[in-house]
Amino acid sequence: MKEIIDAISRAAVRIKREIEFGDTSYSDHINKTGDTQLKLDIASDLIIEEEFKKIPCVKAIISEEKETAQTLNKDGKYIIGYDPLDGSSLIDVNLAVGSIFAIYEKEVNAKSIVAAIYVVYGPRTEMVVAKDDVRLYRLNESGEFKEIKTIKLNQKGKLNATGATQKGWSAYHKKLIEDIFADGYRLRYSGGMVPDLHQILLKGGGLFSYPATTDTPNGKLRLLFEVFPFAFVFEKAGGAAIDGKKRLLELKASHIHDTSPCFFGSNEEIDRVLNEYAKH
Ligand code: AHM
Ligand code: MG
Repeated sequence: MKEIIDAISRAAVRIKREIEFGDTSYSDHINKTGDTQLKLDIASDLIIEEEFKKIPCVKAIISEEKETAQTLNKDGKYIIGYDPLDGSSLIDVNLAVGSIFAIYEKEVNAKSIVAAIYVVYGPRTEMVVAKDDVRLYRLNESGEFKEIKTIKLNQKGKLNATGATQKGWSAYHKKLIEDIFADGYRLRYSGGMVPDLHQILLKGGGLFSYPATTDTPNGKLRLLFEVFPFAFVFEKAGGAAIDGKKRLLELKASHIHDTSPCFFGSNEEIDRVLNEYAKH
């Protein structure tokens, strides 16, 4: 696992440099999800692929930016699902973006995740590693990630990050979100899953939701590279992660680009979602 964390650290330093000084324009490629890729999406994907190719324990990689899984070393133990540059539509407005990694042992399903790691490229570059617990690291002047602290969610938070187009929300989702605001929660939503969830984790709790909508009945966020790794992080930090009714880490993906509605948060907010969604 150390080899993987070191490879991600090296990739993060290179991607941070690309974000700061690289070409931020669009390419002429469209990825599997139908998004036109930025040159930075492609560059970040290649950097990560290069770094994983250097370590023999990685059997295969599954990237949001690639159509199919790619085998790197058939004797390797781990399969890594990753989103190389999540939130890249925020690059032009200079908001924080991130990279997300799920480390699967032997096979790719929620039950075989052994670690989840994400990197936030903001005013500072930070890496969060979830294994038995969840730890925050920060990039220092020498280009090394130094441990800062363990992240633990409170039972209840104050933030409400509400994803997806509101006109596509169900009536009961709308009511749930309005009730949460009526109880004094504050809206925090940048449109970057990594910084939005990082904020909830570091401020002690709250709720992030990306529900089913009329135009995206299976939600938007992808199971293998976005939903499963963050579900793992939230559970290890003492919170919870559900699709509305079930634990996200019990879902099965039948295709590598499958999506799911998702809710991540501290326990009280997730119970609130479960109670409301159970009625429908
Ligand atoms: P991306 O992987 O194409 O960048 O899309 C994922 C992003 C997430 O970071 C974020 O939570 C979500 O899309 C925002 O979507 P919306 O603008 O529909 O709320
Ligand atoms: Mg993404």
